[in-house]
Amino acid sequence: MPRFERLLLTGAAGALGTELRRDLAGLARVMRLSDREPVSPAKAGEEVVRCDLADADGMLALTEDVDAVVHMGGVSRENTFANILESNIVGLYNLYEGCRKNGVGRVVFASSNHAIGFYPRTRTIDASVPHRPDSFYGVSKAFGEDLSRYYFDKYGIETVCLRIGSCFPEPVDRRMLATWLSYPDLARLVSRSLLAPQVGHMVVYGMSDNLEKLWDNTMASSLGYVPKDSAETYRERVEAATPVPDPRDPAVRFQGGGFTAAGHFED
Ligand code: NAI
Ligand code: 15L
Repeated sequence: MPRFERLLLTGAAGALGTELRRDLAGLARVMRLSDREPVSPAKAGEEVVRCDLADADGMLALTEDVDAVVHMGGVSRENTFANILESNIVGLYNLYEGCRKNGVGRVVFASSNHAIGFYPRTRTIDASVPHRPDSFYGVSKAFGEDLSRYYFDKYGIETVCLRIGSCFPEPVDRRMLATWLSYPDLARLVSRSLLAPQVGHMVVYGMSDNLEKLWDNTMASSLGYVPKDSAETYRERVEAATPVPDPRDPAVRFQGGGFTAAGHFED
């Protein structure tokens, strides 16, 4: 029995959107799929609406008749400030304005570990620590966490911000042994974020049940999220395939990995 009449999934042409399109299908009578890139044709129970997050009128129409939003759309790694501004800052504002004007009650927002990437690997942090972004991309995710808090405090729109670690089919480097989120655990986390009776405004980490943990994810358990996968399954393979890291390398010292060591994107 679908729990929602209509769910909006942004970033539906992207890697995580493609997974969630399949995994969330049973939750809504209609899944509205959106991206600025082409999305493969709608199947039964789906509708496809092509829209750029930067298009305010388009976003107002996109959020009409929607019960909840899973927001995966946006620039997903470091880029020019102009591109990040357009998709992740103006785009997020347009999404929340659409939600406010159309009475949408809940958003699940794909934030990122790069909002806190400059915390050292030696420190386990929870989701209440101040932001320490490691890139313009990370700054835009910190903005998203704050913007969504504002829309909750002022207008009551609930948001679960998922500070996703590394969500890929499997961990491919040593950092990901700590930051990995499996695709099935992503689907579990997003489902619980949609279905939990009350979430208010929350920030939780998107991580599997890895042995090495950079993050204390106690807050996520109040959603009823129980991860079932672990990066440990892949440790031997990852360690055999990758060199022993230099502990002085910033990419190793800080939680955000390579993002912390990269220079200014436009130089
Ligand atoms: P992706 O790059 O594969 O997908 C993002 C999608 O957003 C793309 O299809 C792109 O066309 C769309 N998009 C970008 N700008 C847009 C705009 N202005 N208007 C409409 N659509 C636009 O990224 P992925 O891996 O699927 O990530 C999904 C979300 O999760 C992103 O917000 C990313 O920042 C976040 N995230 C992902 C992590 C991962 O490990 N995959 C880790 C942390 C956060
Ligand atoms: C992210 O935020 C990116 O979207 C993804 O491509 C990875 O770089 C991930 O973080 C990570 O930190 O591994």
